[in-house]
Amino acid sequence: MGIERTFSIIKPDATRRNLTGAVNAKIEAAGLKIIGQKRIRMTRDQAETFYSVHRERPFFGSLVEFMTSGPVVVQVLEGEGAITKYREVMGATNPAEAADGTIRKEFAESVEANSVHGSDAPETADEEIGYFFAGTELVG
Ligand code: 3AN
Repeated sequence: MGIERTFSIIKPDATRRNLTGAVNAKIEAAGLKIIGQKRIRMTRDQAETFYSVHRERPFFGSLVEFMTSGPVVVQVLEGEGAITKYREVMGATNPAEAADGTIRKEFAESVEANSVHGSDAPETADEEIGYFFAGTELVG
């Protein structure tokens, strides 16, 4: 698999409860390195573009509202098999189905307010990283 990069978001439900450090501790404990990170307030345009694959889903409007409701922390994580590894550390989309020890099991409030995002494939990781970060902001 080799060294990969993946894109992560610590979502508004987690920043609101001051859980940035707790989430980062889980990421680092899994052997992933945070090579870029910034706290931003997502605009409506950014949220709609970022989640455009879900545009037709019934929860799209609510998801955009939620993602713009408070600060988020966007991150780039690097490590061996980072994309799959971070999906494992995050846990299932629905926290009720997430495995013990995962971020979503411990911190998520609901299927929408589920504390973190992680890219699902190499192509989406590249695209998502490029959407939020300049190459000069990533230091491995
Ligand atoms: P994941 O974040 O686990 O890759 P996706 O890509 O299916 O899950 O969904 C993207 C985001 O949309 C989720 N993180 C969650 O915030 C929201 N979402 C997904 N499914 C639902 C749902 N059934 N109801 C409300 N929000 C949802």
